[in-house]
Amino acid sequence: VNNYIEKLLGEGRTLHFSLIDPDKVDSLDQLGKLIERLYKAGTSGFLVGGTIGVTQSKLEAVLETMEDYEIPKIIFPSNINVLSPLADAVLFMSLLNSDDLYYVVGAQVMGAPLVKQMGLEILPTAYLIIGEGGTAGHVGRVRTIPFDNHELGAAYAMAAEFMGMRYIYLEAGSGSPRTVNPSMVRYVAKLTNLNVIVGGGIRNPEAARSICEAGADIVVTGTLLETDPERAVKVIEAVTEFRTVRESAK
Ligand code: 1GP
Repeated sequence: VNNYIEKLLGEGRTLHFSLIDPDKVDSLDQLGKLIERLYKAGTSGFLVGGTIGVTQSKLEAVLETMEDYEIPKIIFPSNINVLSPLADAVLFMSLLNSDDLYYVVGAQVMGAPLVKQMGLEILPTAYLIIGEGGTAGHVGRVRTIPFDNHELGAAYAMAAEFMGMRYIYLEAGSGSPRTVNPSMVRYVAKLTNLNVIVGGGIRNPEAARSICEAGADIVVTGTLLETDPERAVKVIEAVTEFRTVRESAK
């Protein structure tokens, strides 16, 4: 999965990941149709996860619905119960700005042997919640990083890079009324060689494009897939049509 991501980034592309929260799926039939649509629109991968209410059976039902599509299925875990060998990879994340050690390293210690047994590929990821972060911010006991404090965001990002992580997920929170500031994305992309994932509150192609222009490597949309699939397709097109020249191989 990492090679696939690096290859596309090396071609100057920006990736779009479609986030499916298994707890928000009412009908697998409808999910199948949505997945088909997102795939045809050119989404680059599926992220599967949600903060609360995700059971193993809901998770696996979603992964099974995706199994015939050749793009990566990546788990976006909120806890150690959100893991399955049916996925290709896992964002192995540490919520760096949490005040609770469990979300910084405890869940990772509990989860590592499970991930190893399942044979999942690891994408070592710093998870950074910007602003309040909605449910994820609440559950994760987040120490807030203000939307406009780019220096603070970048300091976390540099620390993540120095600790050997490869990805940073700048998260405004699912359903957030605003996105992460493109200027914070620009700052983090410029000061580190991490692959920058940005999500939370992205509702239209213009917002997605600003985030691409700021240097994001991967743009995530979740809520929009449920509320307005038509517009989600436009967001996917805006992201996947975007081309950039990256300064260095990441
Ligand atoms: C949440 O960043 C993702 O973890 C997606 O957010 O649901 O607001 O698109 P949205």
